[in-house]
Amino acid sequence: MASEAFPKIKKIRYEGPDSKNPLAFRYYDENEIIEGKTMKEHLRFSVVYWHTFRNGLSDPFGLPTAIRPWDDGTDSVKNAQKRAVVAFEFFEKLGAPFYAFHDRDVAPEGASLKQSNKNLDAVVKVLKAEQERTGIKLLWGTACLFAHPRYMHGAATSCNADVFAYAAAQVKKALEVTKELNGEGYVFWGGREGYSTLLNTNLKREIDHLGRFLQLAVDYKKKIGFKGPFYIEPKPKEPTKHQYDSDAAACLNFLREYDLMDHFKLNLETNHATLAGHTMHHELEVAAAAGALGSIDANTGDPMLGWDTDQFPTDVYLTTQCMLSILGNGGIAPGGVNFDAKVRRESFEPIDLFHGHIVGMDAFARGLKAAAAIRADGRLGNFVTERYSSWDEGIGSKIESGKANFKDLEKYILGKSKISKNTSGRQELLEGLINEFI
Ligand code: XUL
Ligand code: CO
Repeated sequence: MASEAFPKIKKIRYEGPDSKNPLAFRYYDENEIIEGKTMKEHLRFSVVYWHTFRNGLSDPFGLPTAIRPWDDGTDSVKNAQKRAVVAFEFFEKLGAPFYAFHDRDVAPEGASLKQSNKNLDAVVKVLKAEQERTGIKLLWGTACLFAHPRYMHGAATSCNADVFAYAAAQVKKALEVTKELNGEGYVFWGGREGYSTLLNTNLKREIDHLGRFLQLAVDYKKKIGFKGPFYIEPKPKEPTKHQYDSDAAACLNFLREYDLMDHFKLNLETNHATLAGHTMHHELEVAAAAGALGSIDANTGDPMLGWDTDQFPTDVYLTTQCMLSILGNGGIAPGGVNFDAKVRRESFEPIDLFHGHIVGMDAFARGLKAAAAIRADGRLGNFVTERYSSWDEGIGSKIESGKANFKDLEKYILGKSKISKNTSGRQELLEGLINEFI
């Protein structure tokens, strides 16, 4: 057991909105009941290993800045094991019930796949012991199929069949490890599953290979008896120019085409939504409408920058929209609110890791409270119900139930001297209504 990495930090507690203590929650009270469940059950917060424990905060123009005194900077298994203990100290002090990782975040890649697997097993042993000690759970596992140079042309969509096979072997092991740690789910993010130029790309063949890869993963999941959902995480670009899983709608189409709808839900990330030219609210509603809202990677971009900055979500309008969709969906379990977010390069001290997560958790707690209050108030919900009331009876109900064809509709309209009046959409009024709760 390593000595404490955050010796000056005690367990972060709820102190209420008037607290001036930066190491306390103002809104996130894990035991507060909202719509019949505790905040902890609603939000299912998760910390990501990659940004929080493996990101040195370099950028394309500058070297790493992060000070992480517990990390000796080497790629040794011993350092990785020590880091795992530190990570659990962090999760515990923060009060996050879940975490998430890529295989290569937690353990170093070896000279061979065999060695990499051995390294992973050595760290998984520590993760398992720490999970048992703390009760903290794995929200989802995943494999890093984008960092190593072998994946330069993609993993499942590589032009090199050996690379496909290597990626399959890596996912096989990551699935076994996720099962071993009782992971609640497993994520596929197609980091390099796309292209840089169509001039060298057989798009149809690549997408077929991605479909095949995920079908093989489903087969293996069944074989080993892993029960959690698979998630696919849309992102339109970065690192490639175009990624095949570009947004929620593209993913749903892909899943349907390859007969994978029963096995996958979507893991939606705010900054990926905005890169795709959508709001997170839009992506959530698209997924929920298809019964495929699985989990969220909570973060935000910066409108002035426009790339994948992965900032902590602090905007209460954003979190309120997220929570309206999530509550409307009947919750997010077994998914969660996973902070795929990193502190800024200038926020380089260990304590900044706490500030980032505390502010994000409080922002989501406020969003949850606002969304629940909007739902209890009822005016927004009633407005939408009323707006579609022409579909509840008469011709609307006949169309919805398949009892009217084009000829019937022509007859209906010809028989009317004028059509029913349109009513105002009242966007401004509704935006004002939302403001009442924020
Ligand atoms: C990259 C990203 C990934 C996935 C997991 O933008 O979001 O970290 O969440 O591979
Ligand atoms: Co993500």
